Amino acid sequence: QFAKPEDAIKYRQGAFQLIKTHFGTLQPVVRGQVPYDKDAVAADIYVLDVVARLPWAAFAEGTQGGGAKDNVWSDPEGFNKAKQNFLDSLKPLTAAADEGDLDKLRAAFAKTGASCKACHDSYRN
Ligand code: ASC
Repeated sequence: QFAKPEDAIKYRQGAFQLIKTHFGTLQPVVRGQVPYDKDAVAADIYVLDVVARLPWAAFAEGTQGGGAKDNVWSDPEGFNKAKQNFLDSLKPLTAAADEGDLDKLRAAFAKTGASCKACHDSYRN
């Protein structure tokens, strides 16, 4: 899939940038800094749920580096669990967005954010 390790690193960093953008868009909404637009939020989370699937194949053996700690590769079970926690957190986020329930959205957003942070704390420099 990737000719060179640098290609994989660039790919996953680009994917995380997309995730950051589509997750970050929700922040002013859950903080009440912009009006809650149900359709816009649902559309954003739909994209988030897709781009969230992208980075993981770009962590193949031999692609160590970028911002990733070596334990991504030395602790694949833990890394996979952290990934899965993040992906699982998107289901209630999607459900809240589809329901149009801002309180549920706020709670689900916090859980997704916690899953981002937990993985970064353990696996990102
Ligand atoms: C973001 C972002 C992260 C997470 C994390 C949550 O918007 O870029 O890395 O949320 O800060 O604690």
